Amino acid sequence: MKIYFAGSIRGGRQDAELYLRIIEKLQAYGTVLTEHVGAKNLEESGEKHLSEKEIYNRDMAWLQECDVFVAEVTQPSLGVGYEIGRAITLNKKILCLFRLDSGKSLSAMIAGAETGSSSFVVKNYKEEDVTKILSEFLN
Ligand code: 6K6
Repeated sequence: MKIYFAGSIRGGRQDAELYLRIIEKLQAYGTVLTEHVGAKNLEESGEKHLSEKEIYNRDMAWLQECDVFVAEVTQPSLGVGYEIGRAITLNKKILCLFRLDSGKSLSAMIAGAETGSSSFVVKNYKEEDVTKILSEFLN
């Protein structure tokens, strides 16, 4: 299974360590195409040699290629919102994870996009619930 994981980069990196822990759990189900999203030193590391256009083209190719799309949406990010919209258009199976205890409010454009079917799921979660949520969504 090819998994596209989305999480904030320029929107703010305060949840990067959480992204990494979610990515590690996702790797039990298949290949995470975007594991760099959890990299602590992303600003200084590998992505630097790519132009904005190369990053965009590569990520859009991965989005088309993936079987499932999982986004951690607590930290608002233009890029993640854009990817969710594109994933919907591509008819991908989508899981959005939002931490209620963050004190933030999820955009109505994500919360309200939930279809009630298994193809677009928004979960208010605590980290201790991630294993169960992923198992229900991916099995
Ligand atoms: C290095 C330093 C800053 O940015 C980089 C490299 N940039 C990116 N590399 C890979 N994927 C990216 C990059 N910028 C955005 N994305 C994609 O958009 C990822 O798949 C994330 O899910 C999402 C983050 O968007 P922003 O708007 O928070 O950056």
